[in-house]
Amino acid sequence: MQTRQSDEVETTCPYCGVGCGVLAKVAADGAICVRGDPEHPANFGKLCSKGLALSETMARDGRVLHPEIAGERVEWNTALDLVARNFADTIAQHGPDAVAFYISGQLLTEDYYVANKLMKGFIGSGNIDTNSRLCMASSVAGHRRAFGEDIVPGLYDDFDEADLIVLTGSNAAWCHPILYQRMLTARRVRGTKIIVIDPRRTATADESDLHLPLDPGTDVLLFNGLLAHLARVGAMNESYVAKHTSGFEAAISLALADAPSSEAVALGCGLPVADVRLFYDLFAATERAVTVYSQGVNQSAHGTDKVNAIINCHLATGSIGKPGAGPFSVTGQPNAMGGREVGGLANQLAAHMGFENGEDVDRVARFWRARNMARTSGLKAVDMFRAVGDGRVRAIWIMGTNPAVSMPDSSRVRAALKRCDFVVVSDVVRTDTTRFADVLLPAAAWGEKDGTVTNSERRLSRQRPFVPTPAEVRADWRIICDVASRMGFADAFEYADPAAIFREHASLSAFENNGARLFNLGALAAISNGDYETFGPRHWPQPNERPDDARLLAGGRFQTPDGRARFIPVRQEGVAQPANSAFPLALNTGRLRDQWHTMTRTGLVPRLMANAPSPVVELHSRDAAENEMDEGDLAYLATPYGFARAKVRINDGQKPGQVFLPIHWSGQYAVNAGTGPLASPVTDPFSGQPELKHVPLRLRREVKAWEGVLISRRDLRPTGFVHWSRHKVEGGWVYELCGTERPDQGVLLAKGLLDPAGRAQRVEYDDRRGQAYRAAVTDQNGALMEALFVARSQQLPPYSWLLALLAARAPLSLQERMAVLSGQSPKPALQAGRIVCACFNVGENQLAEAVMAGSTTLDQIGKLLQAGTNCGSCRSEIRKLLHENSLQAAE
Ligand SMILES: Nc1nc2c(c(=O)[nH]1)N[C@H]1C(S)=C(S)[C@@H](COP(=O)(O)OP(=O)(O)OC[C@H]3O[C@@H](n4cnc5c(=O)[nH]c(N)nc54)[C@H](O)[C@@H]3O)O[C@H]1N2
Ligand SMILES: Nc1nc2c(c(=O)[nH]1)N[C@H]1C(S)=C(S)[C@@H](COP(=O)(O)OP(=O)(O)OC[C@H]3O[C@@H](n4cnc5c(=O)[nH]c(N)nc54)[C@H](O)[C@@H]3O)O[C@H]1N2
Ligand code: SF4
Ligand SMILES: [Mo]
Repeated sequence: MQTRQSDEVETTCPYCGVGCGVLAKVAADGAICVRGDPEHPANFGKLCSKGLALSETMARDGRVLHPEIAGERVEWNTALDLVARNFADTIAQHGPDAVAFYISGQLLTEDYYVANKLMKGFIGSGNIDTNSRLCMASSVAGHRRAFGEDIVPGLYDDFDEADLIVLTGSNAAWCHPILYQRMLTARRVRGTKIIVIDPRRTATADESDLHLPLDPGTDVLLFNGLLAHLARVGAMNESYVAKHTSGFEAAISLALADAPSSEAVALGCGLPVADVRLFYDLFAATERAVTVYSQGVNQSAHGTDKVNAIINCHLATGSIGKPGAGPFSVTGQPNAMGGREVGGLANQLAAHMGFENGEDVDRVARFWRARNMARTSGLKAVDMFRAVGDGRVRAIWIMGTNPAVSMPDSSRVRAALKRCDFVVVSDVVRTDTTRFADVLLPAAAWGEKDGTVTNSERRLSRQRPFVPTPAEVRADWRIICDVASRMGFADAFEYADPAAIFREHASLSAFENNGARLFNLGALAAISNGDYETFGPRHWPQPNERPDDARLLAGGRFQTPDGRARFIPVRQEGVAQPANSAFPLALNTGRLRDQWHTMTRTGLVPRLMANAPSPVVELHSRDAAENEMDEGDLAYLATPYGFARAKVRINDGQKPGQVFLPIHWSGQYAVNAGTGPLASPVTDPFSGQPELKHVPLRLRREVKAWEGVLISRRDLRPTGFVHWSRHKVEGGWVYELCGTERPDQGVLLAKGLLDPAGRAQRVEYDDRRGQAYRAAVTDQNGALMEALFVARSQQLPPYSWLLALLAARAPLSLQERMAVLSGQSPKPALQAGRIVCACFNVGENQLAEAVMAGSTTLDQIGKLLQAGTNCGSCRSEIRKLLHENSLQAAE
């Protein structure tokens, strides 16, 4: 692979916590090109479908390009003055706890650092929390309980060196694709076994050696059973436990009481006992075992206990920080780890210090010369929005996150934002949350921003700019410092550039440290601007006094008062909200392969939308039958908090009784199809992280009377429809519509969407009874601008052939016009079909054709079509198609 060219800028992918290195440039013709950085140790040149499509997310469409007050464009000074004045006035009248910041793992470390400093050191409140509360808080709390500090001991190298990788509550094939490929390589190269613990049969489970589809929320029982098993079969490292840990007796006696036998575990977890034994035996027999965990563990009302149940097993075998072994919490967002370093959570202080320790508070206050140091933790996300709702918090500033979509019980969050006296939002685009902004501040986006991020393995990398920042757009750190200055704190927020902030952050980490905190960047405290500019990826810690020791805690010394790691006795609790007669099912939520969160960026890329273009709820065939539902029906879903609608997909990879809905669809892409209103605000007692993976649910079939599709160049948000969703295609958008009203009423509603200005160039077909309607609108050149088909339910003609006409922008032939009116494709050409491989844009029809022509293996498909040869996250789907199509071919 080619090394970096002189015109390429080294930067870091802004999506997941793998933190892949990216080489980016603007070509002579203005096109933006990105590729994986072959020298970056997180990815060695690879990128997944999302990373590969980064250049396509950088259009100016939808960007916020200047500050606004109440929706009106204003000068920066006017906006900043108002923010500073309203925050200062609220603090003067109601005290510092009447204001709050809600920030994000999308921010760079430098942005995060100054936001935290302003709130905790100068405003004097702990009320700054981040979307990491919804993401990493249970891991942070679990690490602190066991290790005394929030430390991820391991490195990505461990995946290459492990003999067993246990993934629990992690769909890494889709969510950390480049890491998952690394695990699969280890399997090929050294025979590493992969075990996946997840209630759903995910793409990750598909490729595993053993899948344990446990009942949701029963991880503590499963790992308590493992601890008991390790003790029973003598697979513990007794001397490690004696020398380096405390609390074993209490933990093992609770584990034994909780999980007396493999049979008891199998029963409690809803698993076959043979599979439980297989897992336990393999773990007990393997010295090099890594346990990777993510949101199926963290996002739980007992998430912290789940984390400690896992860590307990690794303490028992002494496998912490050893090559190829240890617990490994993988981070979600690009800078989730950086946010933890600067203390972005309401209950943390900067540089891994905490409010529990008065000396820490004094130390940070001295270092910052804090004008008004917060002494106690602030409100955690769910409580913060409750406080906004009941008026305790009167002014909030939201940066780089979309809580109107992503918070649980989001209808309540929206109501809170609506009644709040003063809402400031910094974002790069318009979102469901920016609609509530009294002041909207345009922030610099990826490609413009300049600073550092830290990935899952504690590796700091730079994000560097390679396109100019639009004239009236500013970096988050600068916006925060501008407001701080106007609030009277100019002397403490006068930074010339991100490098100056980074130096201060690194200095604080080393300040009076003396080994008290492993997080230490002392060696970088005086980094010159030049060295910051050329800074290559490196791990923390980077202390002054000893060389870089990337693997942490390997020596068995922990950050607790007695230097020992703590076993935490944990017991399996019931799910927070069990199913009941009113809500007999359970809703699980999570991610799709090609989408990122609320789709503000990935939603702009046609090929990322192509694999899963509309919101779909997955359920087991038994539940579908019980609710009289078929594939493609519209389902109405309700939980005690709210409702949503989505298309039904029957998938026996779901356990009966459990339903899965992806998190991605906001009001920008569909109506009422998101998980926010459905999700539960019940939180973990230690971490405050909400239970996002389990909430009681009921569903019913919504009787669709009509369906429609509008294909248009225009960017619309339809109103008045029971259900719509849209997705980007080449040259425009596809709007899928349906309704429960009479078909003639549906026709009227849908006709209202057609471009009124295009009346003169409209051809239309209306059947006499108003039950079906088709229309095409063309531009002055006769090229298709939009087409609308409406029909009774199940009678909508296929329309994918229209997409080529929309993309072509060429005058329609008479035959094509007639085709639109008759609803029949003019010539049956092979369409790619639903996109399976998003990296190379290969569809299922192409794959089927390849199988018919004789391809039987993934390798052959790869050679022929390239499909599956890049990030590999579509390989399990290709394998399924190979299987299905070869059966058909054989018939
Ligand atoms: N494609 C894509 N990748 C992403 C993101 C994205 O939006 N899209 N977001 C990034 C972010 S911020 C994050 S936090 C990560 C999240 O990465 P993951 O945690 O891997 O993703 P999720 O889909 O949220 O959930 C993981 C799995 O937990 C399972 N689960 C649910 N309940 C339980 C349970 O009780 N026990 C166990 N063991 N498992 C359970 C779910 O079925 C699901 O398959 O992904 C990151 N990567
Ligand atoms: N039900 C359910 N809910 C969930 C989850 C779940 O699994 N189930 N997962 C939770 C998790 S783990 C997470 S991480 C959250 C994610 O939820 P959010 O944080 O709400 O999701 P994003 O879409 O990533 O929102 C980021 C916003 O920041 C903007 N942005 C990007 N870069 C910048 C920047 O540099 N500066 C500024 N100012 N803005 C920027 C983007 O345009 C976007 O609007 O969702 C959580 N919610
Ligand atoms: S795995 Fe994909 S989304 Fe994650 S950092 Fe790498 S390229 Fe970006
Ligand atoms: Mo996350």
